[in-house]
Amino acid sequence: MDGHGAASAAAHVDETRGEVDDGVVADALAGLCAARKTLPAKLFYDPEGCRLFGLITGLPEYYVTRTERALLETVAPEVAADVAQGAVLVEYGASDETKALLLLDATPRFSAYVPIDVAGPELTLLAARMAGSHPHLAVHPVTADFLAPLSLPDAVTARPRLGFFPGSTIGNLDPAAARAFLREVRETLGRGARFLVGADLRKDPARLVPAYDDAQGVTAAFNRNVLHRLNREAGADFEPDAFAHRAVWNDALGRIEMHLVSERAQEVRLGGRLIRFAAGETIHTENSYKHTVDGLQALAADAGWTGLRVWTDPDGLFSIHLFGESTQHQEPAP
Ligand code: AVJ
Repeated sequence: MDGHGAASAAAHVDETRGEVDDGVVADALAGLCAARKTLPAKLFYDPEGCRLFGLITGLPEYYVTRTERALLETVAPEVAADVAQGAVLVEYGASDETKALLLLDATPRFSAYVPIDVAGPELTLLAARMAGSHPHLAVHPVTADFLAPLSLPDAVTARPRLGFFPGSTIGNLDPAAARAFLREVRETLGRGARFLVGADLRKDPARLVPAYDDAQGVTAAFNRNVLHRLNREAGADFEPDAFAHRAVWNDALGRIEMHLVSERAQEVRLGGRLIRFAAGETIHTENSYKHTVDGLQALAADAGWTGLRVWTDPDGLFSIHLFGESTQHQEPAP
């Protein structure tokens, strides 16, 4: 789910541990050997992490998913009304088709759906479900890290294109990375494309923090799962219960940060290295930036997009932005 970052194909077989992904180990080691320890957020989404994220989306404190879903029910028919005959829907980070279906089922004019995600097996299942339920729609799954440059399948490049990036996944990117991503998408989708982006909004930290630190401890388990994952896949010897879950609002940077706080001085082995933790030292595991409507519009404008429309829910919690590509054709000088 929401997988992004390098999908490393490199793997070696370890006699005692089975399949070990060298990319996972390398990414984790680089972050844990830095002066301020970090782990990449993409590490969250192994099968157990995807299961826990699914539970998060149903938590009373986590308003994000249900608010976006309700808003999309209004937005989808309005966006679909302007979709050109034969258009292609290109979804960035398509863990499943449920949000895309709100658009696809709102008009018969879509001819194709291109779900992009790092999770190949999930995409194969998605394509099989779509073949059964939507036999007239061409589905072209692309297994790729959507943050890296990618090219669209040849079959769809000549058709009108609508990009779709729901879920507020854009919040995981710092502003420079978000700008670079938005520019990359504009180049991939090309002239005349449109791009529909869902983004959680800045709000009272008293509402934000519990969404990332719920009473049932599901988000804490989701956070600690990265340590269990490194134990499972990389032969590390973390004691996950010796790390506390912490979610903090960083007002200066406009983001929720998730950390794992070492509850005591301890040492951990990973990939032949010894990593030392002081008591209270943290591993920074995720950023979730919360933009204002104008802030996200400015980022997109910097990336060359034109803001066409913005929708927000009645409580002002979440936003959906429709951007357009409107490169002027440069006439050669006379
Ligand atoms: C999937 C990145 C949108 O930032 O709200 C949920 C991930 N982390 N709870 C978010 C997440 C902790 C989520 N995104």
